[in-house]
Amino acid sequence: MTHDLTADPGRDPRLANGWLHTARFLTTAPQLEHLPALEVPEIAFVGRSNAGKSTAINTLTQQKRLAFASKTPGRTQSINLFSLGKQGATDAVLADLPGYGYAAVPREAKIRWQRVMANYLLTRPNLVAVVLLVDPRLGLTELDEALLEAIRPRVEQGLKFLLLLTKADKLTRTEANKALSIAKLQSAGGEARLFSALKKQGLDEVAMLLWRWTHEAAGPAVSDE
Ligand SMILES: Nc1nc2c(ncn2[C@@H]2O[C@H](COP(=O)(O)OP(=O)(O)O)[C@@H](O)[C@H]2O)c(=O)[nH]1
Ligand SMILES: [Mg+2]
Repeated sequence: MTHDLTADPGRDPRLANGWLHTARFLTTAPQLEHLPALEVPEIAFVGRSNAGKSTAINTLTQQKRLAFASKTPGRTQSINLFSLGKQGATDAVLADLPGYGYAAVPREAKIRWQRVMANYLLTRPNLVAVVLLVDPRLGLTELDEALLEAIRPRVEQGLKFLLLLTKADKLTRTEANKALSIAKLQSAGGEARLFSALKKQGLDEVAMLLWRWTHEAAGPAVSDE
């Protein structure tokens, strides 16, 4: 078998999808404080309950139940990490953070959770990118806004950010274009994309983006010269 030295998963969707397909469970932490320290680049998936986060992770990794897609929102409170890369050569991890904003969660718990999440997003050393999943029919909720506000300084310093508009199949073309324009303005200098697990829309683009973000010239965007 010959190897194409120009093969680049950052530009070739087939390779990028193959890379995501290697995803396997690494560990679960009951709280963010219990996450293991890791060297490899980490991408966090965040969003309110029912935004479509589990479905998006399962679709992107082409695995049926990697992230448990629940009909009962607000259930999963632990953080799950998934390894990417060939066995024995993990080159990135996905962090599936608990959905927030579920109505039945007591206010106290919500506030506590918000603090812990912000803390993770601001201090996790190997975090290179954040994917915020939003149902465009609802738009950014108060908690989404708070999260965006919290990470904005880190985005300005080079943290990659993607506002992913889920369930795009539920929108007409006009609605989708409008939602995307608004999302681009809201993305705090990051990216915005339409995504549909049902119609397999946006998968290739997101897969290549995630590869590039975890493999291209890492290091601080702000130099201290
Ligand atoms: N039509 C449609 N429904 C979706 C899509 N993605 C997720 N859903 C539905 O939205 C609900 C919440 O999805 P889930 O992945 O469990 O959301 P999570 O709470 O953010 O993990 C489920 O009923 C999914 O079937 C999509 O791309 N299109
Ligand atoms: Mg879920």
